[in-house]
Amino acid sequence: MNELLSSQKQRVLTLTLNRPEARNALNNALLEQLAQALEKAQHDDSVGAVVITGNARFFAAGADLKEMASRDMPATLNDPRPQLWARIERFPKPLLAAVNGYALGAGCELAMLCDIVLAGDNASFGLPEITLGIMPGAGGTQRLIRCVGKALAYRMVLTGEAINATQAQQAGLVAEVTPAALTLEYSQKLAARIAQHAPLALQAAKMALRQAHEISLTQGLQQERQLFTLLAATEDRQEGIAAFLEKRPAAFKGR
Ligand code: CO8
Repeated sequence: MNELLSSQKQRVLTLTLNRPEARNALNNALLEQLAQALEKAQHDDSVGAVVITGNARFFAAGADLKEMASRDMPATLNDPRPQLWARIERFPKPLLAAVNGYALGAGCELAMLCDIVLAGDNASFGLPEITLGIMPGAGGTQRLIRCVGKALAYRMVLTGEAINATQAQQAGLVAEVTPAALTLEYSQKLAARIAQHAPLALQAAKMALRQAHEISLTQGLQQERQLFTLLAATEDRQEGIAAFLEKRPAAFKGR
């Protein structure tokens, strides 16, 4: 069975995690497929944005515990997972997560790696690693605290307890909560609205936003200005402003 389903409608590529028998647990093979699909999408001009989703009951139940159980420390040291995550993280185009049901452990980490998370009202987000005698290892501690702040991050990581969709939205982890039956459709529509914008501007904006958590405000403002200036050399910038002034829709070309 194909563990990662792929479908494209107009400029939106949807990647569906499909290991229902393991609650979409993210084993290395599935992460490799995800990394490859995103690398392909990166170089495909017909893809403007990507939505990652699971199914109606679970986004992903974390790392594959059956795979992890057999790994001792040397094997964990040599685990290709960090590289797989880094490849996924490098994806430069807008990346959305449409989350229904459980997003636990690595599933929650995958959602948090995405630029925008939309959640069904049945979604829950948690980092239960502590209950397994381990801790988050794919960005969970770092991304969660930057996203939801100290109080909730410590609470979630040290108790392993999950939060629901409303709590996740109030905390800033989720952009919007939708009825569960509409999460994917709503995410795809949002992705389509994003994907109609100029590709280079989207990538520059994403790059600037991501750097906000890495560098100082002064450096961030400088880099923002550089990216803004670079966009002045694009045809799409001419087109976008001309279209506004001529009261017509812009026809962006990605140049
Ligand atoms: N890995 C492997 N198999 C899983 C996983 C998983 N994470 N989750 C569920 N499954 C399997 C079960 O073993 C079971 O398989 P089988 O039929 O062979 O017994 C099948 O899926 C169904 O499971 P349940 O009967 O438990 O299904 P429910 O629908 O009743 O419950 C839950 C769903 C709530 C999601 C439940 O399965 C659960 O709690 N799963 C574990 C969640 C968890 O602890 N996740 C954290 C994993 S650790 C992690 O992500 C750390 C990442 C750090 C990586 C660092 C790398 C460098």
